[in-house]
Amino acid sequence: MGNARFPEAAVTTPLLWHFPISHYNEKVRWALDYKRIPHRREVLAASYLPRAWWATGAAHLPVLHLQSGAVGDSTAIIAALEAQWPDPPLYPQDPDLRARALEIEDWFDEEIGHPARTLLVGPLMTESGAERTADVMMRGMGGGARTAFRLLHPVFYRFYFWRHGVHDESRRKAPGVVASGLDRIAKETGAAGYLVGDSFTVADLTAAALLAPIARPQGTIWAAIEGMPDEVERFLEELGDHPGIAWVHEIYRRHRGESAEVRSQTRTRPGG
Ligand SMILES: N[C@@H](CCC(=O)N[C@@H](CS)C(=O)NCC(=O)O)C(=O)O
Repeated sequence: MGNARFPEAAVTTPLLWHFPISHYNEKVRWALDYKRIPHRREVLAASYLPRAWWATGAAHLPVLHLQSGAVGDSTAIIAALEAQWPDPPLYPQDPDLRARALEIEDWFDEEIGHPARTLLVGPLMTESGAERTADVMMRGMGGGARTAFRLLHPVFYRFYFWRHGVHDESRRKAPGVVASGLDRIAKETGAAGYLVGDSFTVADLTAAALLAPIARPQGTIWAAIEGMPDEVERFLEELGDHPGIAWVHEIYRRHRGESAEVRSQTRTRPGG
């Protein structure tokens, strides 16, 4: 893995390929930051398709490059981090609690992450036009990526909808499914404020990261995104008082510390 700017770091420093706006990518950024693992980040635009596929056999981000090789899928990446950097832990020691934490991680990954994306990106891509869609989807990326996205929008959004199963039925169901994720949080949070046991685990990290585009916690990339299509803003407003939304904000406040990204000069903001 070469990087001309960090020749000596290239061998030992984990490298994350990511999309800034993506909540599955946020899940991994957060795990790296929480464990205080110095790492480099590279934002990928259209080249993610061949590069991620070549590195992992699946054309999705996030991808994390470790000395042992490239790992794709946020759950597998966190498992690899937990094995190599066990402290602070994201998996509970107790086997029953660990099994529960992993079940919750999987449930939010499979059941909630996709509808949360559908709920936001479906209306954005069909109603807001190419310029605005590029502005939101390409946040944190270069001007070139934004321009290319804008020009390709009429074709790209169909590809995106196909890739991510965004269609009439999934769009109709998405609000109810996302609300069920918030209901699960409200129901299963214990007295200490966590989903499993009395400390922060991968279950909390996953649920909060995948719902962050809905809850828009302060300091994150999603907090600055206002003026989504009316149906989205109406739904987010209706959810405003849901205890699950307050929980996401609180988990971010307690546990989303500073970035551990290694940069040449500047530091990234929390959640950034
Ligand atoms: N289960 C995967 C989901 C990753 C995922 O859906 N990544 C999206 C970004 S949110 C992606 O790479 N989309 C591009 C594509 O599929 O073409 C994980 O947990 O990492």
